[in-house]
Amino acid sequence: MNLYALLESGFPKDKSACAIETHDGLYYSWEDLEGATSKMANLLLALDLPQGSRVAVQVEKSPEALFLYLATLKAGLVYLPLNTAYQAAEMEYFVGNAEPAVVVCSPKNYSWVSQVAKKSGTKHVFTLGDDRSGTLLEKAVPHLSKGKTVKRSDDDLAAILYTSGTTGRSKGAMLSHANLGSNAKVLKKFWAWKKGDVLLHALPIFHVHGLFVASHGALLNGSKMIWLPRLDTKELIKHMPRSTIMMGVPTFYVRLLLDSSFTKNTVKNMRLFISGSAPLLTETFNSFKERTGYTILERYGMSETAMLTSNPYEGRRIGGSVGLPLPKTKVRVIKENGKLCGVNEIGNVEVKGPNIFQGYWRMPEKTKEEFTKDGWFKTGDVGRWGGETSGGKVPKEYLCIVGRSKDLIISGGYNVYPKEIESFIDDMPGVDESAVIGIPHPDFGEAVMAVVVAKSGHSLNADSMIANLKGKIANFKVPKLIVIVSELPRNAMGKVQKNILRETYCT
Ligand code: MLC
Ligand code: AMP
Repeated sequence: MNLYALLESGFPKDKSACAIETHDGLYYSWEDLEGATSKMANLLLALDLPQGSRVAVQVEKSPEALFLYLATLKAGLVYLPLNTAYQAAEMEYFVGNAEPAVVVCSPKNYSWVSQVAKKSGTKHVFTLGDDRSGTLLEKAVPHLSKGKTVKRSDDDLAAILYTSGTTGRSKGAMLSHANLGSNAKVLKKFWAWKKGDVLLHALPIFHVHGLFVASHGALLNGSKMIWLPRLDTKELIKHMPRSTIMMGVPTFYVRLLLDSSFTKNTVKNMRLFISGSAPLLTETFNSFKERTGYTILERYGMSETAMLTSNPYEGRRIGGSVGLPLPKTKVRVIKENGKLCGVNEIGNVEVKGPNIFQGYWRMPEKTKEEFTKDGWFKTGDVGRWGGETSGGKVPKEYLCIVGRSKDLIISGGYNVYPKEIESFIDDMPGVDESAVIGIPHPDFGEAVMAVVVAKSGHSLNADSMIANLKGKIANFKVPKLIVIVSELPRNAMGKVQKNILRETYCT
């Protein structure tokens, strides 16, 4: 079934009801949402693209950007969202690798993105601004505001999400209509979406969390969304009294707690706060409960799998645990020797289920490596069943994520792959070598830090290196701190000992 048809089955009968209310006071009815989606879908269909064609999108968040996603599904094409922070070199890689038939970018980026698109053979480049400007909407105007949803089977691709995966360069995780649809249905029930729910939506819509988990939930439930372009604590506090659900990365909760105007009164209408994408500190979990009386529900997932586990809606939510495997999803924790871990034993987390992706785009070998022979996906996360957190004893059916076997930093919910940053730093003049690690950060959970060695006879300046990197890579990947050292610690095999760097800089 086409995922759009599934989502549409949840839209309310009263099409004049509000589907999206924006921060600047605009109201979009369900009729507006359906009409704009159909117009854009009809525009895409008129391009007469072969099945499986990719629509790559790097635009600022707006209701129209969401309609473009829905239109791509409705037209049976494959949606490929890209972080707005990506710079030219990163875009060149994604567009070159995915070879999209259509690229949609912000009007302000048209000159360089259209060059990138042309280079990889993309024929159709449109623009879409966050103020209803751009050629996409202009070209969609003459098209009908009605139309059939293109039939798609369960295994057909709905979206490709680029992720650093467990190792190596960014890979496109291919998600089918059924992968996303099954997860949306499970979450609707598990989190007890209700009539009258209003979602406070302040996440970006180019990743699983904001695009799928949050938006799908509201759409499938026919619920209104209060649509904020980005996290702004004051705006959250302003709109929360009229909302019932909010989803955020841990930074959302850290920042809310820093604001003294965030009180019990702010949350009086809320029924559910959900956190995910990165570990929520038990300290934040406890302080939030103390301040508001609400227990944050933490869940765990990935681009390759959508949501895997969740603390319960009814029942005990435990700080420091990501909860129970979701219905239909199987989770196991495995020792290095392949045997199942017992309670409180640490091992690798592997998963199975209808939500698990179809593989990495054009990387069959890599895909094969990331699955076991009996079909379990290796998440690259390290966990245990039960045990103890600072919140107390954890029942044996609850999963705790205790670390990662993959060399990954998660900063404010965004993934950063150290090797990618090291290669940019190593290419800078005067740099001999570098090592990138994650260090604790009070706002982002983890932050990127680089330890750099200069070539002999050269001197390096950390500030100018940071300024230089800002023009080359997405800002969230730029190290918040660069330290220049005379040499990196190495083991007997000559491998850089990042554990020693972490011990040195993480205190
Ligand atoms: C912004 N900056 C970041 C950053 N976001 N640096 C590190 N990590 C981040 N996440 C940069 C800015 O460019 C700026 O740099 C400086 O840090 C301060 O920025 P800010 O104004 O404080 O940031 P803000 O715009 O408020 O954004 C912070 C944030 C945002 C946490 C709200 O990053 C965000 O929305 N994160 C959510 C990511 C997300 O949706 N992840 C889900 C992935 S899906 P300068 O140099 O200009 O000062 C997934 C699966 C799952 O993981 O389970 O959900
Ligand atoms: P991404 O590749 O961007 O989809 O990020 C997925 C990764 O985010 C997972 O493999 C985990 O490492 C991490 N993650 C997501 N949710 C949680 C959580 N609640 N606690 C700890 N880590 C999480």
